[in-house]
Amino acid sequence: MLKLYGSRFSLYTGKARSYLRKKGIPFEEVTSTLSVYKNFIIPRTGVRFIPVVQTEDDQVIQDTTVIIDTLETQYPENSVYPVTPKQKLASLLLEVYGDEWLLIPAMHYRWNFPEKNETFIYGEFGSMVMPKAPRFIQRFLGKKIGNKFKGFVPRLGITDQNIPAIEASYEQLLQDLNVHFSKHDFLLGGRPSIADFGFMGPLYAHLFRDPAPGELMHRLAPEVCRWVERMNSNEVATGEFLANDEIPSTLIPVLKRMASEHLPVLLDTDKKLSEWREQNPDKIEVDRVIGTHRFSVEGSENTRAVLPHVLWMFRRPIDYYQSLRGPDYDMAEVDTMLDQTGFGGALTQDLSNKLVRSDNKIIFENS
Ligand SMILES: N[C@@H](CCC(=O)N[C@@H](CS)C(=O)NCC(=O)O)C(=O)O
Repeated sequence: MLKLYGSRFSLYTGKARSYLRKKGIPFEEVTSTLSVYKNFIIPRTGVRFIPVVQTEDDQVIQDTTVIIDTLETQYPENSVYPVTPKQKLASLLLEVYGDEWLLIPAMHYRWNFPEKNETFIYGEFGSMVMPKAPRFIQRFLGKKIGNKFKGFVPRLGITDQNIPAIEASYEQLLQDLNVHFSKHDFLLGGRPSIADFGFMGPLYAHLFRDPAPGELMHRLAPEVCRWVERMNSNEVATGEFLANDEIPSTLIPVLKRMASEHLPVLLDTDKKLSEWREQNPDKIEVDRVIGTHRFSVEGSENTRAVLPHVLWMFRRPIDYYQSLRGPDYDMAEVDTMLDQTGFGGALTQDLSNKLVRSDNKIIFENS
């Protein structure tokens, strides 16, 4: 049987687990203890990321997007990719937003509420890495490993100065999603798309499951809680996306939020990576962090690390948009959606830096 290596409180494991359940793919979950990292994850992937999937024919895959795309070829029924242009483009964009930008509220609400969360989350880290060790050892290790992740918080641009803005943005997003899910089971109708799985990472393991944000979600957005439960249930998703390539009006504010907050960062990351490449002409592999840049949420500016790996994902909606352009295709509806949501012509320009994954590393294409 297929194996999913990860943990119950890991953001991206939540995305992969939900995908496997909604597709009805049988799997066994293996907790990523220290010994599993040492004996399986590190030797087989060369990196220290979870989740990892081991298929029945012993392919070992890291990265949820690659996991999903690989399994989609083996399990094409009830595809998570819509086939119509607006829905497919929106779903590819929203996967990036869920995976990479909603990490901001996910990390803020996990690590900046110590009174409510800390004992729980350190306990989770400790019992994951050494499930059989005595409690005091688990607590010690849990704190040590947890603090490594807590250290990422300021790098993501979350500081006292912009926390009110981050909270205002997230609360509005929750309210927008609450309205949406009171009308639709999933982001694009009756079946989860790749966008739902992108959202499930942050909105489940951190924002639903951790005590402080969990209370907030239950209070502000009960329909979002129900969507999380639907996404996690063992019931296979067999519904349909909305007919006629419809983008529901309740999704427009969500796309607009992506365009106003995340899109400028994505575009600037490409610029920063070009500068970095000039300064590092011999490097094939892209560093995880390449300096800092400014960004803005709800009018509040701050500085964050430039994380170039995101361009590997952002390339997917751009490539898809560009594949649609051509004499045979009427782009008017797609372009109207992009204009209406604030993306404008941003996808018409190719990225300067094309990144690909190779052996779980992010490298420049054709290098
Ligand atoms: N893009 C990757 C992200 C995986 C990831 O960042 N996983 C986290 C746990 S939820 C991790 O292992 N982090 C280790 C680290 O950042 O060093 C995916 O979709 O699988």
